[in-house]
Amino acid sequence: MNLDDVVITRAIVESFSKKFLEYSELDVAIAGAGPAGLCAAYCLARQKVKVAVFERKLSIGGGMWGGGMMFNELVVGQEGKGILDEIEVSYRTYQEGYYTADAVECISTLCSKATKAGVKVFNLISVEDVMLEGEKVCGLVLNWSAVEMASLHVDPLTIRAKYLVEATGHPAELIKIIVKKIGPKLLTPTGDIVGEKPMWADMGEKEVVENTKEAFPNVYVTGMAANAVFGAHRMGPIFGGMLLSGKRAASEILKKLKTQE
Ligand code: 48H
Repeated sequence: MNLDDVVITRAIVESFSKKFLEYSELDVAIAGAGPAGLCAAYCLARQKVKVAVFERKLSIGGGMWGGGMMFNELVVGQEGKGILDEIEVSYRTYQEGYYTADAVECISTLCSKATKAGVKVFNLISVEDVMLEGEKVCGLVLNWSAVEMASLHVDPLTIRAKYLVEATGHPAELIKIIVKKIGPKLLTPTGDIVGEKPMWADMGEKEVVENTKEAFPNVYVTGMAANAVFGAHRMGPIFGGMLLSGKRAASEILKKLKTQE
């Protein structure tokens, strides 16, 4: 059979459009496909929650690919080891309490598990604003990252979700947008973004899980964004906390979704 180039084009555009439209009304929309966002998405999807992740870059995985200073091995601590078992990523014991995993295996496995569980990842799409209905933040305003990068004057599109997850890492972009557009009305002690503190792996790893919570009504923070928003330490190239934070974000949202049933 001869291949028709235009049929290939139609197949791509029609199936992408169908997928995007299907996911334009969601239970949970996640901004950022780093380890925290992906892990949150996976934990939600395996409980049959309708979830999509919007990622600015071509590749997903955020800061995980580079391990520490481009040595593509990850370290996880005692608690992080449990989640590697859960997502079936292999690791080696470096010494008691310190385990190493291959960054590529970790991201590709997480991505495969998440997509097979039903997560839709939309890469090359940036979150540029939030949608408001009355006082309620209820969606993400999206544009092609290429439009953003070229500073083109092109209006965005919008998707609706019951819950939003801020998983954009250190810059906490989604929460910054909320503060800029709505004011410093966060559920933090100051109402504003408190700001990330210097490196302290032991504290940062613990704090990132504690700080994974609602930061604005219906908006949950996870990963490095959680420590930036609530004012806690960075932890350097140790990734257990990111995965555990994603898992915690999912369980907090699941509790809320259950109360609405
Ligand atoms: C769409 C966006 C937008 C936007 C950003 O940086 P990440 O890997 O974030 P986490 O929190 O999952 O993991 C943090 C970890 O990688 C890290 O940096 C650590 C542990 N640092 C410790 C230290 O001490 O330095 O992923 C965030 C993702 C990226 O892929 C961005 O491209 C994406 O979010 N993103 N996507 N719209 N507006 N902003």
